[in-house]
Amino acid sequence: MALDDKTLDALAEHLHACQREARDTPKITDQHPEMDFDDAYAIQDRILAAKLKAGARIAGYKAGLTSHAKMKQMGVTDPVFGFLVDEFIVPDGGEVQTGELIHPKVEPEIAFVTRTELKGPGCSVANVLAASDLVLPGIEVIDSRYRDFKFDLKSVVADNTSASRFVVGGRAVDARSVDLRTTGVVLEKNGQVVALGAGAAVVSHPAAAVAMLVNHLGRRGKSLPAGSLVLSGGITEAVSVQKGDHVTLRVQGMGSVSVRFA
Ligand code: OOG
Ligand code: MG
Repeated sequence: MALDDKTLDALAEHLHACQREARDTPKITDQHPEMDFDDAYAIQDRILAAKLKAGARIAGYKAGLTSHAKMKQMGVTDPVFGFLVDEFIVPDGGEVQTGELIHPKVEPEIAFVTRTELKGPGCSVANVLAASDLVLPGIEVIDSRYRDFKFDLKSVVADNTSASRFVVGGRAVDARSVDLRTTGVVLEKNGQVVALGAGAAVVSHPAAAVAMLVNHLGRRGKSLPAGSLVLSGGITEAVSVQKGDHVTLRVQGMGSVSVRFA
């Protein structure tokens, strides 16, 4: 750790306020170039603790920057991990209040629901599939608190990996009944196809992104509890949305999920 407790507290408070008030900020490593990854995850943990203290409930976990398309779009090289809380949930077909966000983008993802606890290190694709109940389509709405979505890996980790809203729905299927590598996804905005891809875009297999999350938690002395929802990461580049847009994700064999930006 390079930063002291007081600085970590202040940075967590700052990023949390930016999220709640929908205002952007320069990336925090501009002011704190010495910040390391332990600091970044410690800031993320403090934001979660503040939300839990205010009555929030954990709704799941996410892996991000798990596809080459996303890494290239954001100019970074490694995956990142974050948390989801109940205030981020949007029902299938529901509305996001666009005014509560800064500059939202949508991502097509495969969501996992686990049946048994998963622990790292050493967690593999096979372990994830054995422990998973269901997979289903998910649209993640990301909203970096950083000006113009410009950040480095440490800054985006501290900002809970841009998490802001998500919607899961469509038809959940047994995780072992499909080959998620060849599962096709089509993302539509206002009836037009804006991105498409297949599951293998995410670190060769979406379950591998979940395994990376579990191994990350293991390094920090934590596990992925049974019954967790996990967003495994955007399969394509993220697509900007505005008030009035309607977004639908169609996933092969799993129906569709949609969200409207009001
Ligand atoms: C970071 C979050 C990326 C994903 O699925 O790749 C992410 C960002 O691009 O702002 O959630
Ligand atoms: Mg995502």
